[in-house]
Amino acid sequence: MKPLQIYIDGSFYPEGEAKVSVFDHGLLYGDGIFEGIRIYNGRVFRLQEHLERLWDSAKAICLTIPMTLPEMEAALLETIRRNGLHDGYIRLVVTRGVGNLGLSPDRCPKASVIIIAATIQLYPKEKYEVGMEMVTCSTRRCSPAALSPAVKSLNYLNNIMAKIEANHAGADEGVMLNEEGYVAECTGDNLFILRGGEVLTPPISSGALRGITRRVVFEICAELGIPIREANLTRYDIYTADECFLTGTAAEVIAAIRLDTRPIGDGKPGKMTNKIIARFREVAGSTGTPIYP
Ligand code: PXG
Repeated sequence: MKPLQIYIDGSFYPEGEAKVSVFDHGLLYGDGIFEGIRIYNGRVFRLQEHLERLWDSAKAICLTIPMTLPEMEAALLETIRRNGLHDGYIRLVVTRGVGNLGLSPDRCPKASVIIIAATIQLYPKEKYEVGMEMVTCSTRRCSPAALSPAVKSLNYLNNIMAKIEANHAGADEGVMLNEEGYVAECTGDNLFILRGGEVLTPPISSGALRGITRRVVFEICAELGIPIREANLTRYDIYTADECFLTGTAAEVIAAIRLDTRPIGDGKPGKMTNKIIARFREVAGSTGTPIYP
């Protein structure tokens, strides 16, 4: 296989030579931000929304992205073209840049931009048919008073600690609660339940990321006439839900069928969930920014 061509600060490098400095504060302190973006069928899915979220993350952490949004869009499309991809996954990273061994970003004169366009390892196909097993993690989602979970930062240790718990329990995903005990989200996905014909998902203020796939689900429900709203959820609400599903750029829309060994509904992917998954695939496969116009 041909090596991937990686974009770093305006130049392209074969993957073996695509390297950053050991003095980059992204490495030293997790100081930076990122986006994970999908390519379906020669189009970038929800590109503007991802770029706007990146700019919001940057603003929240006082990081100046060293290019304009249209320049970033052009660099991203060029990276995909250089790698000849029609379906795949883009990791867009902006680090604080090279500084010294002190945490102050004042010593980092310029942020670094990295764009990796690659293919993605999906969950096994079977998971989309049988659904995901979840456990509740004892690691709580970061308090917004400490670091807003709305910032898609390079510091994912909070989520990784929870993911380790899920792995140790033999589960596919971990449910993260906020400090009050309400459901925030999963380690890398937003969570939805269906109850009495209505779709419910935790509000962003509960500690959830402003997920772009989450937003697509709101649009799909509006289109299909399925009532949907934000609500504070507890584990009890998931245990007693009719259906449950997760959303994320990597996971797409996927059913969750068990929490803490209790089956959700009848323990199989729900009817409404399958309807939303089918519509999501149609939307994802037919909309987006053309890469090869
Ligand atoms: N919550 C968290 C904490 C996330 O990291 C989502 C929700 C879903 O958001 P989007 O906008 O993608 O619908 C995410 C995003 C991975 C991986 O490697 C996970 C995400 C993105 C990219 C890669 O598991 N999750």
